[in-house]
Amino acid sequence: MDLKNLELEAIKAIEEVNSIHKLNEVKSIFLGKKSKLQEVMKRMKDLSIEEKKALGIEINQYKNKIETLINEKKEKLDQEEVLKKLESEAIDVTLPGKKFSRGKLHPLTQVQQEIEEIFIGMGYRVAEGPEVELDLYNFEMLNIPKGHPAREMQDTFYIDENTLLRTHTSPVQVRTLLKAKGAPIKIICPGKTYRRDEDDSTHSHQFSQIEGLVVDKNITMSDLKGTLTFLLQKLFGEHRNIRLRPSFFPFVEPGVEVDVSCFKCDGKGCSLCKGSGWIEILGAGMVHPRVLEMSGYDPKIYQGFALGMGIERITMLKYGIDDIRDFYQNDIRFLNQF
Ligand code: 2NM
Repeated sequence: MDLKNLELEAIKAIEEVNSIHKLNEVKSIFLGKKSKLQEVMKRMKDLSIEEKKALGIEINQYKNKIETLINEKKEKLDQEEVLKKLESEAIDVTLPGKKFSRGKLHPLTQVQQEIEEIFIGMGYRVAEGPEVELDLYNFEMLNIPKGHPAREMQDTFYIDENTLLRTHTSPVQVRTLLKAKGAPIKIICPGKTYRRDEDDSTHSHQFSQIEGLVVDKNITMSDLKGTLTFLLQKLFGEHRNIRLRPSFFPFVEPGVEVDVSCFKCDGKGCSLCKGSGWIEILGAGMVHPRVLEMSGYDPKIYQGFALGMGIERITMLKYGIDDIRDFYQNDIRFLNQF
């Protein structure tokens, strides 16, 4: 075959090719070890020296030309590839972003932390303790001996005769008093508590409490009143009034129920306060001398006040929630509102 025709054929083949893979095939057909060029070179041996020289030059020109064309084509195909890739991988930065939602604290945790912050601001420390308690700390040391009628209102779940799920966080206060060995203390105890109740819109067998306890010399009822006023004004608004009504808890004497003036009608009387202008919010009192004595404090020298509140009740009042069970069902439509 004539070298000029081979060259035309090669040029045409290179032009028509449209992939790197095909281009490599073309290269091997026109330049490779088994290419058509080899057939031309075989003829060398039958030529004179002059002719060999001339053919040699022609072959080199052919090779250079075809190699150059192949390299140029390769570059062109590479560029096209990159452009295609850029086009297919292009990111439209004007499209709206993917939304991802941020979690938040459970409403009960929010209110618990809010109450904790108020007390921490007054110099209290936060104390915690076990939910599985000894009868000793949950009842006996709080002046509720076996057979006391108060045990019936605080029936709970028993592990064995001496071990139970705590009915309030007061046992943490007893533990803290015992550890303090007669030194003054100022603590709050938040946490889960249990009662053997039928669940309904206002009762739950598991609920949460925060109790506060101050024991020191010269602690009086007016310290308790001042603390309650500050707490309830922080929680429900600075114009709130408080009202104490006598009540009974075995571990305090005197004991009181604490009302706050209605934050919906400002005390005028409405559906929330049932026309009274007051809302019952927590229990409190002066720590019973026997409770102090049992934990190693001389009630003639030390006095104390204590208070206890249900976090669910406060949260329900603050946010107008009418069913306690909503807190425990993890329905995102409920939780997202807080
Ligand atoms: C309440 C109401 C009144 C209370 C008493 C004690 C302790 F440990 F000092 F005796 N802790 N909490 C208390 C007093 C709790 O909750 C309604």
